[in-house]
Amino acid sequence: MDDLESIAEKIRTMEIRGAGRIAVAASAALRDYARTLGSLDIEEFNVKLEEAARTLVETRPTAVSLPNAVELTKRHSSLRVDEAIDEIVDNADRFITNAGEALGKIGRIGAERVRDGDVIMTHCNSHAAISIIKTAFDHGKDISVIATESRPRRQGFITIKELSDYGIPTTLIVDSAVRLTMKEVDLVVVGADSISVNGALINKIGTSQLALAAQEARRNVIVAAETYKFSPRTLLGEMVEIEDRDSDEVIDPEILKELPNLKVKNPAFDVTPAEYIDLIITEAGAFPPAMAFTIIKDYLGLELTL
Ligand code: RUB
Repeated sequence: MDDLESIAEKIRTMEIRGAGRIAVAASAALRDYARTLGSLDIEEFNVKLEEAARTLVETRPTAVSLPNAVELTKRHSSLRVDEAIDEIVDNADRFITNAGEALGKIGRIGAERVRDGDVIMTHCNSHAAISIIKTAFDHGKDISVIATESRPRRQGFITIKELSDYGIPTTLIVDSAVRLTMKEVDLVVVGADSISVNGALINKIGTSQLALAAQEARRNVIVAAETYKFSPRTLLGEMVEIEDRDSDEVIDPEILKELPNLKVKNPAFDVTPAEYIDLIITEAGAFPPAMAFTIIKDYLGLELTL
């Protein structure tokens, strides 16, 4: 459990972050943990597996990629531990391979929406969004990017480094400059932590601000999301929980101590309603948000709602 606990801690502290990377790390951690349980009987094995799954899922509440990855990995139908382990190893390897391939497909499908000369605004640090941007650039399109800082954790710095190292002209702005800057933008491309059955996007805090400003300026917003970022449980009426993180990320605790009447709120994600989203680019194609139910049914399976 030590290795699994150490991955769980890295997800909690955001050393491993971003919905896709969290999912892949959790799937691999569960696979490797299952492999250590070979000497147990099947009942003990299942109990340990469930405990480990819970530990991983409870690390961060918002990205549905995490429970989806854990659920798809831990499923097995065997009464023998060795066979159960084989199934889990296959599940994890399939999930991780598909996740890697999905990024490439999203890049290729999404790049078709980028025109030569486009200025793209992005937010936070999304592998899926970056895949679209890099692929458009690889296709020879003369693009540039405006990236938000993404306070408080400043994941925008990871994005600007990656894009600028890749040779893509990139401009960094503070989050509050989004509306002013939107007039220079042709297209907004962001990632997803979760997409609910009504097509709403849950992504890094501030995403809805980009979408609102884009709609006001009549710019298109596209979301880059693997199908495993869709939330089956929203079909049962469940809401996606918005993670509240520690005030330390926003303000020095020493300063906070001296201000007894101050409360700090640090929601890590927000919700962008479907009407602000033009298209969701998945590995299975480009869909309008209204098709979220179909994606959940056809690509994840309704049994994930159980
Ligand atoms: C990251 C974030 C990203 C999505 C998608 O938040 O909001 O936009 O997770 O990322 P945090 P990807 O830094 O709090 O994890 O496309 O890489 O899965």
